[in-house]
Amino acid sequence: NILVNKKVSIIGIPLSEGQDLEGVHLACDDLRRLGLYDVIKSVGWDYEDVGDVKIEKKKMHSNEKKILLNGNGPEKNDQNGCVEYEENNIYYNDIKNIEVIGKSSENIFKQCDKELKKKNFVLNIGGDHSIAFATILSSVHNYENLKLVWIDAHGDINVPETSPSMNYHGMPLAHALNLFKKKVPYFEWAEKLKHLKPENVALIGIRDVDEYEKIIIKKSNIHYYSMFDIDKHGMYNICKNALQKIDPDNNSPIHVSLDIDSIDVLYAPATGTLAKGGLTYREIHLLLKMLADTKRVVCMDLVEYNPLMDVKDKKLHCDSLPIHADATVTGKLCLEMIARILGNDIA
Ligand code: 6HN
Ligand code: MN
Ligand code: MN
Ligand code: MN
Repeated sequence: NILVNKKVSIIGIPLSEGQDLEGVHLACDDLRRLGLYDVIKSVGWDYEDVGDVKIEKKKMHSNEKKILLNGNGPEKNDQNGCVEYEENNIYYNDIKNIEVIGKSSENIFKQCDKELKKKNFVLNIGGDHSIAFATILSSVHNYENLKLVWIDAHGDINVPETSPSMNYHGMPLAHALNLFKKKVPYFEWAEKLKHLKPENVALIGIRDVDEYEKIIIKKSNIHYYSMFDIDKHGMYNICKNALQKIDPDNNSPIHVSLDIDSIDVLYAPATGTLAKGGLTYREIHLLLKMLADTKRVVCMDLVEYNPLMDVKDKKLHCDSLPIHADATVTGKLCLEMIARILGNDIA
C-alpha cells in the first residue's frame, strides 16, 4: 500500500456554482450525519475531518458589465480530427460563476495539498464536479506520474467555446488537461502548475456526451470507455484494460474522480444531470473494488450527490455498514462506495 498511515483526510467542498441546481453543497454534511466516520472506522481506517473548504461568494456590483455571447457557436471539422472554433466570440468570464469557482478552487488546491502531504488518503466530498480541477492539480503536484480514473456519465471535457451550458462542471477535465485556449479569469494561481497528461487518464461510463465533446475526446489521447464498451466486455475487463493502458507498470498512484451520475438512476436518483442507462450497483462496486485492490488509490473526489433530490430507502438485511437507519438511497450508496474504495473486501 502506498499509504502507510491508513488514515483518511475528509475534505468537505460545498461548491455548487458549477451547475444550476440547489443542493449539492449539502452532500458533505449529509454524509457526516449518515455515518461517514463510523463507516471509515468499520473498514479499518482512521480519519481526520478537516472541515469544509471556504467558498468565496461573489460580491455583486450593480454596474457590472454583462458580456453577451455571439450566437454563432463553434465551427467543427472532424474529418481530420480537429475542433475549430472562432476565437474571438467567447469571453471566458461568461463561464457561469467563474469568480466564485476560480477563487474557491485556489482554497481547494491548498487544502488538498496540505492533506496529500501527510500521506493520508484524501477524500474530497463535493459539491459539483467543478472541484476536480483543483483536486487533480493538487494530486499531480504531489505525486509523480499520477494516473486519473474519471467515472462519469459525461465527458466533462467541454472547453468554454464548445459548452452548451457555460456551466463549469462540464469543463473541469478539459481544464485540468490544459485544453483551454485562453487564460481563465480567477485561475491565475494555477497557471504555473503542472497539468494532467492525457495518456494518464481513463474516462469510464460515458453515455451523455455533447457533440463537440465527442470530437475533443477522440482527439485528446485520453483512454475512454463508454457504456457500450462496458456492455460488450463487462466491467472486469474494462477496468483491467483501463489500468493497463494508463499504468502498464502497475506502480503509479491513482486519483479517482467519481461522479455519482455515472451510476444508473435506479441506484443513484439524487443528482442534477441524470442520464439513463448507467452503471449498475454491481458494476460500480466491482470497479471500485478493483481500484482499491491496486492499493495505490491516494485520493478520491465524490461529487454531484444532491441530498435534496434523494428518496427514502428501506433497511435491508445486507446493510452491514454502520449507516444511519434513515439514510436515503443515494446517500447510503455514497457511504458504501467510500467503504469500497478503502478496501471493504467481503461481499
Ligand atoms: N457533470 N455536458 C453538459 C454540459 O453542460 O457541459 C453536462 C455536464 C455535466 C457535468 O455531470 O459533472
Ligand atoms: Mn461530472
Ligand atoms: Mn456527470
Ligand atoms: Mn437469503
